[in-house]
Amino acid sequence: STDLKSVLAEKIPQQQERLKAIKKSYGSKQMGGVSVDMVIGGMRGITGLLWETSLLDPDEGIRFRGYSIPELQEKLPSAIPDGEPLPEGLMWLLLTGELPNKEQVAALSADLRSRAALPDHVNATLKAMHPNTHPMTQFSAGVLALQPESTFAAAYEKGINKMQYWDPVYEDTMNLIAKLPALASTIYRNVYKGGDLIEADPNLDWAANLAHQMGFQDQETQELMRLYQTIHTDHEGGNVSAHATHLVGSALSDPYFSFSAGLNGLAGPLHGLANQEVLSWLFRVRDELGDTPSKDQVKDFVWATLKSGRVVPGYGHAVLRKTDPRYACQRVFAMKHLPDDPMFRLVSLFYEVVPSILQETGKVKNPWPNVDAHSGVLLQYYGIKEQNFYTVLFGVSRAIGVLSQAVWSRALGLPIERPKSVTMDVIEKKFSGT
Ligand code: NMX
Ligand code: MLT
Repeated sequence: STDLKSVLAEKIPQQQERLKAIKKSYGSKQMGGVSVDMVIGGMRGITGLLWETSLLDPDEGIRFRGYSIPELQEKLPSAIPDGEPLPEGLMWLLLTGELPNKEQVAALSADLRSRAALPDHVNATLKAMHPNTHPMTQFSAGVLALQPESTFAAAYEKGINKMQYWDPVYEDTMNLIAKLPALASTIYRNVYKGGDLIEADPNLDWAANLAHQMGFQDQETQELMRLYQTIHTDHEGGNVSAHATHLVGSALSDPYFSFSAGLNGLAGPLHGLANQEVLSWLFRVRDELGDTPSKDQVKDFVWATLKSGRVVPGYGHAVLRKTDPRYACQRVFAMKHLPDDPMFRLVSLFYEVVPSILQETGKVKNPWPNVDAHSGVLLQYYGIKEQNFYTVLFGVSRAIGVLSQAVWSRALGLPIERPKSVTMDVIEKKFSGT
């Protein structure tokens, strides 16, 4: 079938049974201990969430329903021969666990297009905000402005049976993801292009329409957007944006509320805003040292950043312990399309220099680059110059992962999230024996 909802609906009963069986057979087994360091240290290393759509291996990086990024580049349908995957294909995979064929992806693209129009009041809300409002603030507010459309909130008010929750959450997910290219591009055009909006093109796929509505019509930029929107979708459940979306959704706040919460987390410089930070940092390097600094100059610049008590943006990770495969695939894209770009050369120079410096500090657990170290220079090359907008593009993609999981969280009947907290007093009493 090319109907995503009915393919998904068929899968739900078997997964519900599977979870019941897991609870019955293994419910009382231990998944690992919790140390005081873990309690104090941002819960690092605690396994505490069920997340079906993707899984992160510290060395190998992300797998989406078991598939690595290179595998998906080979197996997911593309818009042009041998082109980048269509994010709709990944969305199908995340929701159903199955690789889609071309017809299924085309049907999903068409479904999203049919839901894509933005109600007028959303742009009015955006325009009412102070002109200096950061694009991420506008994005989160724009998502909330769409909240009155929630079919889940309306169904809950009418008394929907909990077994049916996933259905209106699926509808909200589809409607919200469908509208994100229009919402993001409206923000882009308002902030940087005088509010001159561009209509969606009914012949384009979801990611290409995002580029198109922002004002970028050439095929290579649209290919970059397809890749970008595919690789940022999901990074298992514990990252701040996924976890925040999951947490808020667990209170049965609808997908608009929960995704907006996820965006507010993504807007932090240690998370998604790092892609903006990387660009600003590279510009500082270029301004101070020119286009072709020496290795020693770059080393000094990195040390100066560290000594001033700041982080090197785009490097490090809470879980990964090797170069992020999302960085690696963007590097491959750059080597193919922009090998001589000076900013790409600068990024490559940092790749040579930064890891050994971070290792030398003796405290950074992962000295390797993450996804955010590379994305900005690709966008720059294709003319998307405004780095304050980059995290919005990350957020558009992240919706696909976290909302696909939200459908499954409701289908599986996952409960309200509510871990236990303790005071320092409790820890001292417990271990000092007094
Ligand atoms: N530059 C400088 N110091 C760092 C870096 C870095 N890139 N990464 C980690 N450290 C420090 C960290 O601040 C901590 O210092 P202290 O003990 O003084 O508090 C120490 O090294 C140990 O931290 P880790 O356990 O290695 O890292 P953690 O899991 O706490 O944090 C990040 C992970 C991603 C927050 C951290 O590596 C970081 O701040 N990186 C730079 C920002 C960034 O690129 N974020 C984007 C992540 C990807 N994304 O899109 O979300
Ligand atoms: C992400 O994509 O969410 C980031 O790499 C952060 C993380 O996984 O912790």
